[in-house]
Amino acid sequence: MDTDERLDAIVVGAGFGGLHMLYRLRERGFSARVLEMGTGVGGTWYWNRYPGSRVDLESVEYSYSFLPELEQEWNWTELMPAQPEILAYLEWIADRLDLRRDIRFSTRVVAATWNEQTATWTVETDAGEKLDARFLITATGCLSAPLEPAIAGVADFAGDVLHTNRYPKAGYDFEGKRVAVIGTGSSGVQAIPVIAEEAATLHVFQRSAAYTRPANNRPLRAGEMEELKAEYPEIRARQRTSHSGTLRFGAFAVDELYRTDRLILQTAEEDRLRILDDEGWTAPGTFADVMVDIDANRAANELYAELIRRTVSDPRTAAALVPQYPMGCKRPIIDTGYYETFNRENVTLVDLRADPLVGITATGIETESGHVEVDTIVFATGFDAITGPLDRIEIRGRGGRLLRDGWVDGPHTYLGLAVAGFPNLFTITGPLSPSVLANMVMAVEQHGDWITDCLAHMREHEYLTIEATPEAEEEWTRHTLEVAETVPVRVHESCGSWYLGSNVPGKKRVYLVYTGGMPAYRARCDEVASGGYTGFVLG
Ligand code: N01
Repeated sequence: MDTDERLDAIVVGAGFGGLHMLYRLRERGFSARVLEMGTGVGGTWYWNRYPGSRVDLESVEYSYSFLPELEQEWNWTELMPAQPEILAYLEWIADRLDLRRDIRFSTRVVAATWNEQTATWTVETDAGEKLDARFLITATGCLSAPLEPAIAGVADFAGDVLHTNRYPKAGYDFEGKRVAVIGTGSSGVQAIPVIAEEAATLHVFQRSAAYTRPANNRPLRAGEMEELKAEYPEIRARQRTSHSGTLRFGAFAVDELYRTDRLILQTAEEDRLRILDDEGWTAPGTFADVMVDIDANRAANELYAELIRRTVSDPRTAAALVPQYPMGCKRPIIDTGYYETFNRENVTLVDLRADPLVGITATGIETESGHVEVDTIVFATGFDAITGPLDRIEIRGRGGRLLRDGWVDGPHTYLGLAVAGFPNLFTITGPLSPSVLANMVMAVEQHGDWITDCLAHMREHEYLTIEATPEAEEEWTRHTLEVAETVPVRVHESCGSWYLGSNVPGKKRVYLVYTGGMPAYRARCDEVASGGYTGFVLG
C-alpha cells in the first residue's frame, strides 16, 4: 500500500508521553499523528488493569503540570489512585484537549525506515499501511514490552491464563477459583492481596522475594483537594528541584526517607532495633551507607527480615519472604497488606529458590517437590524494559541500519533522546535518560517540551535534519554508565534487575537509566539547546 499521508511528526504511543507530545506539537503549529496499538489512550494505565494496580506516587505529583488549568479542574479521590482513576484522568485529558482526532487506535507500528532522498521517516503499521513524516517520536514507554515467561509447558495449561501487563478489559472473576500467581515484582505484590481475598486458594510462586513496605494510601479528606490545588505552584516548583521529580513516595517525604547522616555500620545492634521499633518499615533504607556499602546493605537486609518476622506468623514463610539480593538493587515497592496476605488460610507461598519450578502442565504447576492443581494462572513476570519497546519495532536509520543491532552491547544514545545514524528520531524517556528513576510524568513533559522547542528552532532556521554525533553519543553513554557506578548496590554482582536488563535472557548487562537526577539532566538538556544543539549536526 502506498504512503497516504505526509506529516511533520508521527508519535508512537498514546500514554502520558504521547498525549503531552501531541498537545505541544499542535500548539506550535506542527501536524502530527499518534499511532496507538490499544483501543484507547492510557499506555501503561490502559494495559495494566490487574486487580490492585495503583501508582506509587501521590496523584498531585503524578499528573500533568503543563497546563495549570488542568490541575485546577481535575479532582483526585485518593493519595495514590488506582488504575481506573488514572485511566479516567488520561481519557478526560484526551477529551478536554481534543486530542483523539489525531490519534489512530488499534494501530501497531511494526517498522520505521529513514529515507535519505526525502529526509523523511516512513512508518509501517501492522495493517500494512505506510505513513510519512519528517520526524519520528517514540512515546512507547519503558515498561510496555511484555516478557513471555520461558517456562516449559506453558502452552499446555488448560485453565485460564492472565497476564498482569495485558489484563482483560472485562476483568476476571476469581471467586471460587484455585489460583496461581507467578512473579512477585511490583505487579505481583499489588495483585496478590486483592486476588487472595476473592480466590478459593492462592499459591504464590516466588523466584525472588520483594523488598516492599506499606504504601499508607488513603482517600483524600473532604477539602484536602482544594488545599492541594492552592499548593500546586509550590509543589511543581519543588518537584523541579528534586532529584527524582518526586516529593513524596508512598506517603512519606522523600527528603526524610533518605537521610544522609545515619550509618548502619556505626549503629549498635540494640539501637538499630530501637530505630526499627520507632520508624518501622521505612527504617532499614534510611541509613546513608546502605546504597554504597554492601556490608551496610546486608545489615539493612537483616533489619528488614526482622520486620517480616514480626508480620508473618509462619516462620518458614517469613524466612522465604526475605530477599537475597541487595536492598535498592531492584525497584522499591510499596504495597497494601502484602505480608499480611501470607497469614491467610487460603494462601501458600512456594519458594522457587528452595523448590525450583519444573514446568506447567494441563492442570497446574509442577515444582521439584510436587504438583499444584489450579484453575487460573496469573503471570506477573514483567517486561523487556527500556530498550524492549524500541527493539520490537524494525527501526532502520541511515544505510538501512537496524536500531537494535547497534544496541547488542547495550544502548548508545545521546541524552536518551537521540541516536547517531538515526536523523529526526526522538525517543521520549529513551534508554540512558532519567525515565523510570524520575517521576515519569515530569520526565515525559521535559522531553516533550525539549523536542518541541528543537523542532521550532529547526523551522525557524530552515533546517531539515538533526542528528546526534557519534562523539556526543559516546560521551553521554560513557557518562551515564559512570554515574550509575556511583551507586554500587545498583550494579553489584549480586544484583539482577530489569534496570540492568538481567531479567531478559541474553540481554547485555548494562545500566539502562541515567541516575544523575532530573535537575542535572534538565540543566544538561537546556545547555545543549541554548548552545544551538551542541552534540547534534543540523542540516
Ligand atoms: O515486573 P518485575 P513487574 N519463573 O520484573 C518473576 C513498574 N510497576 O511487572 O526477580 C518465575 O518487577 C521475577 O522473578 P526474578 C515498576 O517500575 C510499577 O512486577 O526475575 N518467576 C519477578 O518476581 C516495576 O518495577 C507499579 O527472579 C519469574 C517477577 O516475575 C516494573 O513495572 C506496579 C519468571 C517480575 O517482576 C515491573 O514490575 C507495577 C519465571 N520464568 C509495575 N520470570 C507501581 O506500583 C519472571 N519471574 C506504580
